[in-house]
Amino acid sequence: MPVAGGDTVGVDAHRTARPWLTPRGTNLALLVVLLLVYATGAASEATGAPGGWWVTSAHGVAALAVLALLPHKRRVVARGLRRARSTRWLSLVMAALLATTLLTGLASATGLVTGVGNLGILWLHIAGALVVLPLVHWHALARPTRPRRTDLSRRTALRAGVLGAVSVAGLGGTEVAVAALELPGARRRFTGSVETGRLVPALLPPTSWLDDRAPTVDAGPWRLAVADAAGTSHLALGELAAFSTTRRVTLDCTSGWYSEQDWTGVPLSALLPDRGSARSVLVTSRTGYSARLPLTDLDRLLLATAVGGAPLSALHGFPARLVAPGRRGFWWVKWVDRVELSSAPPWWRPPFPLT
Ligand SMILES: Nc1nc2c(c(=O)[nH]1)N[C@H]1C(S)=C(S)[C@@H](COP(=O)(O)O)O[C@H]1N2
Ligand SMILES: [Mo]
Repeated sequence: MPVAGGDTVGVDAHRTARPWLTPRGTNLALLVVLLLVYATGAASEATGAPGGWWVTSAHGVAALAVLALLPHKRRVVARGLRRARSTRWLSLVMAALLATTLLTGLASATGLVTGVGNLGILWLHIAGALVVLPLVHWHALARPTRPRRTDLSRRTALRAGVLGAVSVAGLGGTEVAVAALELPGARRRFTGSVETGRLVPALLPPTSWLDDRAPTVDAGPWRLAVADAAGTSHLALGELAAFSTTRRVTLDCTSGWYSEQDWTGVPLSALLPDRGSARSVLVTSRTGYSARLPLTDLDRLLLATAVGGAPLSALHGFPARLVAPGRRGFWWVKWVDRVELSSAPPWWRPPFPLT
């Protein structure tokens, strides 16, 4: 009895001395949480319909989980730095970039910083995340932490649960604080975007996905190629006006702004009445930029020729641009010169435009 009792005390003392997360546990948890941060971050950029609000929230929760793990990681880092590896500086660059990405994300969520120079805060956040990604990849391979079968234990599930709960509470707390302090972040849309130039087309920021430049289009010879199951036709700008209708729709750019405008143009469903067995609609710009949308979107899509009652300007897509309600800005193809029904499935496209 006394011997057994002594043993128990010994084991207990050993247990309490053990940190809540071992260095290995910290590294694995960070890896998983970073994967979640990247996945939800990319998904937040893709989502545009109100039903997708939870994606952006999940991104916030994952980001706070990273934050919660940092004190644990600090101990691991301190140990690693003592080892004076030649690639130490690379890890430090990575840490600095990750910190910048975390801070710009936080700045965007609170609305406390809207940008640096003429670079929007969300743009900086995304740029940081993309630049640091290869470094994170390198770091994970160069300092591998291999998962073990025993990692899949009830104990791990419990810890993951605690980390998740703490992060959800952290996000809730942050949002309550942002609202209570009336920080600018409280006025953001569910995508994280900030409003600009409501119903004032002149304040709409001309934006490209990557490097597209406004082509000069002569309206006279311009024709829109329209291809459906019945064949291809070519319409002049004047012919489009015949079907004209006006809708108030929000353009929400992934670089962090949104703007509601009155768009006037032709419903795509009027241009493409003969659907046949089509599965998607492909909208192509004179520049080569394009978007493939599911056929279920067709009834909502508008090929706009005017905004706020005036013809589109060259920078905003003259003579015609797509208006895609519930979809992020990169779907809103400018300088459209071709719309066609296609038998290809709607998912037959890169997740984001490549040009
Ligand atoms: N042809 C073409 N259309 C495009 C783009 C582009 O790079 N090329 N950028 C898209 C993006 S990312 C956005 S946010 C909107 C911006 O529209 P705006 O310039 O009228 O504000 O156009 C979209 N349409
Ligand atoms: Mo955009």
